[in-house]
Amino acid sequence: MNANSQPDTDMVIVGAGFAGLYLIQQARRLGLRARCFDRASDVGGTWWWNRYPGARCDMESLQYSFSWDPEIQSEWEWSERFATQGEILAYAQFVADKHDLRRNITFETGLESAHYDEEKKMWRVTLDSGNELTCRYFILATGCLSTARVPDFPGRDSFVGDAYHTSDWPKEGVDLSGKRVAVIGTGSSGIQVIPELAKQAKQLTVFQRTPNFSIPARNQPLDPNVVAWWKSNYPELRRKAREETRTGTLYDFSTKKALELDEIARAKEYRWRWEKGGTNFAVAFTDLLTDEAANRTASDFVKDQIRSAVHDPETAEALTPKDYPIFTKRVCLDSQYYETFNRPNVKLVDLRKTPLETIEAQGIRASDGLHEFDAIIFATGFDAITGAITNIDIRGRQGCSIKEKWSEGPRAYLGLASASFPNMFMITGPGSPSVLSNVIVSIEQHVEWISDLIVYMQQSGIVEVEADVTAEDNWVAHVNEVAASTLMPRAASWYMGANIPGKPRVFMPYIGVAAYRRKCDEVVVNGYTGFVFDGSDEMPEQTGTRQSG
Ligand code: NA7
Repeated sequence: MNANSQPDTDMVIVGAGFAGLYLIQQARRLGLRARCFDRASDVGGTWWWNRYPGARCDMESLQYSFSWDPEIQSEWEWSERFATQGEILAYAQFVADKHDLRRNITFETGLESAHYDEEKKMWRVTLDSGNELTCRYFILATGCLSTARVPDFPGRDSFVGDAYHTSDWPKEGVDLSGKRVAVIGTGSSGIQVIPELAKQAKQLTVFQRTPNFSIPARNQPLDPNVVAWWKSNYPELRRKAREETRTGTLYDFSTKKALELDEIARAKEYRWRWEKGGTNFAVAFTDLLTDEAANRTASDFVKDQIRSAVHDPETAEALTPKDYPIFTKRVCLDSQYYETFNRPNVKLVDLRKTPLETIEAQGIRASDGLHEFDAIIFATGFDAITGAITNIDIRGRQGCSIKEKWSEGPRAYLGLASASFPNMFMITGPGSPSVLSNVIVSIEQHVEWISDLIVYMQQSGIVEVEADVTAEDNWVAHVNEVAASTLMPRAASWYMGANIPGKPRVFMPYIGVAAYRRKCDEVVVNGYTGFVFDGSDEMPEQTGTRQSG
């Protein structure tokens, strides 16, 4: 072992979103020196970038927030049921101000590479400024939806008008009033931006490849009594969300299966949830994600709502999903999305019928001819979950590259660590609940779990920790088994990498926040099973064994 030379800093954190902020706070608590880098010019992560009109969280504000500081929890006031991008960004700034977190962050700086020096047992990080630094712990708090993707449409760069990706929206805003505007993509971002742009644009044309199921958000100002109730019950509500739910979020959970009710009672159940708005609809019955017949009752209900909301039957038909079960792609929450297609200035182009051929100087050519535009909005999504990690040239033991290691799909133990990459941790990495959870709940769990591990290592004189490859293989198989016991793999979704040509089709997130947390806790209680500790000649007898498991 040669761990005597000291690194420049103890911890390098990539990303100053919610994960990065909490990591800085925890590093300070542990007395570690931490340096965080972010390409943005301020904190907020995904909420710094996604500034398109209509951008909102689809989790309720009172739950999509940190629980680790009771003062923040009681001081911060959310104004709406579903917070806007602007309000969430202000919240991230409030947290950063309150804990003076910016002094650990270097903004407008990305990472080019991170290489592990096996001899010194430290990471050497190269920044896009050309500067280098070394650290003991390398932590990827890069976010799951942070690498925007614009498909390689033929002629993409020949368009002479303005072009924007929803996640790279100019800070100063964009005035599209009186313009002819195209939106390509009808995922969550498209479904949120379309109703807003329709209010400004002279003509809005939506290019849709796959219709999505969307549920009304029914956003509204928060009732002060509801806020007061949440605030006074936060400890127990947060505990329940973490320990007793599949997604880390509290809803009006049902205890019944869909087919236990007759048609009228079932429709009544769906109706009140639809009227209440939000993702409560998705938990109307316990078997909606596992039983095809049950699932069909929910999708039929939504299909009926689409048909009654959209006046033109051909447009309604095109907007109706047909080839995958509901809830197997991210369920969108909208504000007047379907109704927007009744406006005289809004048109839908169904790319299944009239495929997109090229982008040209004046607009978009589909098989029905050229559609001319002043601006094109790409709401075409992300290289989700893995993109921000594989975009960095990360090399572990013996020059092993993460990109190569993951060429057949991501491999990580508990979504936290990957074999051959010692002292490298991922927050909400592949194989953890990540995008199938209230991500702030998952972030807090990961940050705390990693902090505890570091404390354990320091107390035990351990320098290096690494996932064991067998434990990792078993975990990846388990993640896929769990997914396969549901209907989730039935959709060509970005959960499976299906939106990126050539990306392996592997189900990436783990389904089940509470089960996952129990598993992580068990690993600790049993002496960090599945992790290999090295770099210390002595292991404390009372805490564990120095082996993989
Ligand atoms: P999504 O959900 O990945 O949506 C991207 C949309 O772009 C989706 O409708 C895609 O259609 C469409 N798309 C992608 N590539 C193409 C091509 N080549 N041609 C036509 N249409 C295309 O990203 P979002 O930003 O909306 O949402 C991501 C998450 O962010 C969201 O779930 C929230 O968690 C926040 P497809 O379905 O692939 O046929």
